[in-house]
Amino acid sequence: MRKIVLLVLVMNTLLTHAQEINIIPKPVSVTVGVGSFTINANTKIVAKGTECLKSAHFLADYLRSVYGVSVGIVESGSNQSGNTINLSEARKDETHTRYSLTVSGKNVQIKGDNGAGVFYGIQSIIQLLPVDKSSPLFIPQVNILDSARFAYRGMMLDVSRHFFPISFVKQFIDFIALYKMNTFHWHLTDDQGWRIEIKKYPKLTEIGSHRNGTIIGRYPGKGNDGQTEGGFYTQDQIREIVKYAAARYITVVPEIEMPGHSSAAIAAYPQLSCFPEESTKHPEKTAWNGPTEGKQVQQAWGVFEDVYAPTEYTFHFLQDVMDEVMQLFPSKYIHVGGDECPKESWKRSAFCQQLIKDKGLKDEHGLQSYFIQRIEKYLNSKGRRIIGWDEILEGGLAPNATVMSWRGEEGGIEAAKQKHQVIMTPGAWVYFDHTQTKHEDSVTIGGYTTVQKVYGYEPVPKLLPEENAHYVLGAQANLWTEYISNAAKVEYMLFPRMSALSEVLWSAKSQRNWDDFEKRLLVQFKRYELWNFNYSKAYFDPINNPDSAK
Ligand code: TNX
Repeated sequence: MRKIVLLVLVMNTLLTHAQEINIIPKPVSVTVGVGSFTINANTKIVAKGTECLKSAHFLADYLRSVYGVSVGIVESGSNQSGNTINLSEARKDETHTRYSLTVSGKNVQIKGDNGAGVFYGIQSIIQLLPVDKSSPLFIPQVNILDSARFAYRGMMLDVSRHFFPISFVKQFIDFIALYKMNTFHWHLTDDQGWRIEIKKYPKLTEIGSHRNGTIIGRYPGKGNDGQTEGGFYTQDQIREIVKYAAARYITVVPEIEMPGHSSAAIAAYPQLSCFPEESTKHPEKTAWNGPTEGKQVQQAWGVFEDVYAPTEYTFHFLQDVMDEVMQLFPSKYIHVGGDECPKESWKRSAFCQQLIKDKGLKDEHGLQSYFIQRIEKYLNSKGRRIIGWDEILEGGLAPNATVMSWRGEEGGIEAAKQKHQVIMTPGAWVYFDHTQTKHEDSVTIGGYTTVQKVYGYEPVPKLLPEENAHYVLGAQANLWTEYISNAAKVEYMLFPRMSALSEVLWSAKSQRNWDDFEKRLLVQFKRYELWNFNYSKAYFDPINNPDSAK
C-alpha cells in the first residue's frame, strides 16, 4: 500500500512538473506530455537553410552564455541521429509568425512558416529551460502551436533625453527578442540631443549632440548639474544596430522629430528657426549652465516654442536628412514625430502667416498638416511610409500616414475611422516612464501604471467600430528617458511590465487571464534573476498589489 501511495506521489510530481509550462507570452496552444528532453554537450542543432542557421546560432550563444553549455550546429542534409534540435522553415511564407514546437524524449522539432517563426520557436525553448543556472537542461515534453495576434509589437527607447551606448541599445533589442516583439522604435532626436550622424550636416552632432547641463531632479529641478551630457551614433554603428536587430527579426523604425522638439537641430543650424537671431529661451524656473547667447541645446524637459520654420531651407534640410536616414534604415516606416508643436513662433512669423494665406490654409494647425504632408510626399516618393504621433490628425491627416495614438485612445479611434493604420500607445497603459509603485524612491514622470494595468490593456478600442478594427496594427510601450539616465533604471522601468505587454500583443485574446499570467509571472521573476535583469519588485508590495499578500 505504501509503495502504491509513493508511486502515485511520484507520478503526480512528474505530471504536475510536466504541466508547468510558464512561457510568456502564452502560446496559442500547448499540449503537455510526460518526461523530458535534455540538452547536453552531445546535443546538435540541425538547421535547414540560412534563416534556420541564424536561429541555431542564437540558441547556441544563449546556452553558452547563460548555462555555460556548448552545443554543436550542423546543416541538415546529412542524416543526424541522436540528441538533436531540428529547425526548419515549412512554407517560407513571408507574412506569418507561426511555428510548431514538438519536444519528445529524443529530439526537439521547430517548424516555422518562415525564419521569424523558427526564431519565435527558439524563444519558447528558452523559456522551457530551467530558471536555475546549475540545473540539468531539461525541457518538458510538449506540443506547441503558436502565432502572433498583432503584426506590430513595439518598444520605443528615447536616446535624446539621455544617451545610451550602442552596447545597451543591443541589450534593449535583446529584451525585445526574448518577448517575441518585432519593432524597435528609436527616438533619435529631440530638444535635448541629436543622436544620429548626418554626413551632410556635421554640426548636428558636433553641436546638437551635447548639452551643457541638465536640471537636477523633478522638473523644474533643484538647480543644474553642470555636467556635459551627450553622445551620438555614427552611421557605422547605426548599420551595426540595424543588422543586429534584423538577425533577431526586429525592424528598427527611426524617429526624426518635426516640426517641434527640434531645439538640438536648431542649435546646430539656427536658420531652421523662424527667428534665427533670437537666443534660445529656457523656462525661468529652471536653472541653466553655460552660455545663454545664441541657439542652445535645451537642459530642461518639456515643450519649447522655437520649432522648425516651414521654409524651403528647412524642407531641403529635412529631405537631405531623410535621404541619409533611408540609406541606413531599410524599414518601410519612418517616424516623423509631429507631437507637441507649439504654434507661437508660427503665429508671430510674417513668413508663416503669408504662407498660410498663399497655401489657403486655415490656421497654424493647417500649417502643421502642410508640413507633415510635404515630408510624407517626399518619403512616399522613395517608397516609404510615415508614422506620426496623434497630433498629425490636427489640421488634416497626410494621405498614407500611420498614427501613433499616445494621448489616450481617441487619436487611434479617429484615424482608424478615417481608414488609416494605427499603432496604439496610450499613456495610461503603456508609458513605462510612469511609476509602477506607490513606494517609488526615484524620480518618475506621468501616472501610476502597474503590471496589472498593462496586462489589462486591449489594443483594439471598445469604441472602434468592428469593421475598422483591422486598422489597428498593434501597440507599443514608450520609454521616455527624462528621468532615466542609466541602463539599470531602464531595466527597472521595463520589467515586469514589458512581459505583460508581450502577452497583450502576441497571445490570443481568449488566452488572456490575469490569474494564469500571475502564476507564470512568478516563475518569470526567477528567469529575470537568471538573466540578471534589474526588475521592479513592486508586485510583491501589498500597497501596489493587495493580491500578492494572499
Ligand atoms: C510626451 S509622448 C512626449 C514626450 C515626453 C513624454 C513624457 C510624446 C509623443 N511626447 O516628449 O517625453 O510625454 O512622458
